[in-house]
Amino acid sequence: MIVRRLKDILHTERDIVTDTWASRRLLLREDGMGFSMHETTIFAGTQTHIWYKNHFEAVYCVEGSGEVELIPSGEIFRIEPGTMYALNKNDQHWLRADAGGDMRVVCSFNPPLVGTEVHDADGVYAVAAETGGQ
Ligand code: 9YT
Repeated sequence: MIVRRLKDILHTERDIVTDTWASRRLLLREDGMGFSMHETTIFAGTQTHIWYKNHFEAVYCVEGSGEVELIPSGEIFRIEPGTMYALNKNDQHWLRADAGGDMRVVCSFNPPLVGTEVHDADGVYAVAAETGGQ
């Protein structure tokens, strides 16, 4: 069994901080679960362009609020605690947190992230090479 606590991840290589979000990787490919699980904080008042062409991502909001705007349709979905959204069509989108406070979400990726991916100019994570794990 794997037991991992957020406080043990902070300030390690599993703690990824960017200008608009910070992602703490609770589970990665090397953990062998077939998906990765992250606790992610979207910083208040920011927007991030995201297009996971190579991954499915499900996101569950536990704190704060914001919105997802689909590209190119412009359809907007409000996000608040208790809301889950799943990018089941590799949907390109803007992710925004309201200015009033950070938004905290738990997200899961299939295939799992290995942990070293960075968003490219399109907001995409490349697929990691098949070197062990699942
Ligand atoms: C919700 C979302 O997609 N945020 C961007 C970061 C990503 N979830 C990650 O790597 O944890």
